[in-house]
Amino acid sequence: MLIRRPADIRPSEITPADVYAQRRRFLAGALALAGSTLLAPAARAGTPTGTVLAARRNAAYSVTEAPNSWDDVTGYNNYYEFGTDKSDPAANAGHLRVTPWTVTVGGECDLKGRFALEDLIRPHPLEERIYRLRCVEAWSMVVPWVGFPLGDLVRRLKPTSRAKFVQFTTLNDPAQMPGERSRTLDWPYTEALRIDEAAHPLALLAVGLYGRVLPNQNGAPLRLVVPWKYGFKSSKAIVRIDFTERMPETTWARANPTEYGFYANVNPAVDHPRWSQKTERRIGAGVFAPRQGTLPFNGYAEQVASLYTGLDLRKNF
Ligand SMILES: Nc1nc2c(c(=O)[nH]1)N[C@H]1C(S)=C(S)[C@@H](COP(=O)(O)O)O[C@H]1N2
Ligand SMILES: [Mo]
Repeated sequence: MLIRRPADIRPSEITPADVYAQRRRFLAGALALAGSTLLAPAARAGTPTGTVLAARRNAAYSVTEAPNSWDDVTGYNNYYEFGTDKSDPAANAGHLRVTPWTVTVGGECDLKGRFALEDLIRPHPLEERIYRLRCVEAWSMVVPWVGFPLGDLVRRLKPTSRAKFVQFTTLNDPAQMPGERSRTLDWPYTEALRIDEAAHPLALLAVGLYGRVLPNQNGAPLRLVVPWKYGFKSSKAIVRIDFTERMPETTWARANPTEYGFYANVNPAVDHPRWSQKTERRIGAGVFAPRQGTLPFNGYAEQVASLYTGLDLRKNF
């Protein structure tokens, strides 16, 4: 079981975000002493940078696995608006202007309008949650996010009784996002959740990681994190939130409907047409580390499986 209840957590396990850097420096030192060139990448783990955010660790919603290094989390990214290589977002997203930022809320809800990002965030206490991230490409990471539950915002926006889905739209600005000048995907990037999925307490809107404001390559200033689904559901740089009655089209399902579905729940029993989803490679684990088994719903089955009773997850992949 990956999620611990509060009773399982000793106070000594609750680590302030800033202690990560010290720990990594210690680890880097220990590895340098070991003198192994194979372990050398750990010595480049990096020190978190950016504005510090006040956030309490929510241990009940955090996995116990060690987070990936700052360099892994901020240097190995999928963000096609900035290029298709894993190193492109870190290289190209730095100039994206994330202030001021507005989010337009529309569709089947009472609180429609264009909101300054700060006004959307301010009422919500920020928390840190360490989540597993499983990419559809069969690699994974562990990331200490800072954010607040998507469900809390959904409730504030007062969806109407007709609202069945929530759609998220990423910024469409080819002048700032060089990847949008080529037709790798149908821009803007859009994703969506069923409204009960969006209301699940694990669905997070992230504004930071490693106790700092989100780096641009990770989706600043606002990105979704849906830990039981493949990574592509977790939209970055969100500028629109729309409530709909009908299931919205989503970018990857539209690009290739036989390979990517609307649900995209992590499922080791349903292979991608071109590769197995049974195992995954943990980024940063080293070349000799064994691949690890992929867990149903990315290890969050106990929490979320009940959302899908009666749904054939082989058909609804
Ligand atoms: N707008 C947008 N959001 C996106 C993507 C993208 O290309 N564009 N890639 C997705 C994929 S495939 C993954 S695995 C995660 C990666 O998040 P990370 O780079 O913060 O780890 O972002 C998701 N969100
Ligand atoms: Mo992904």
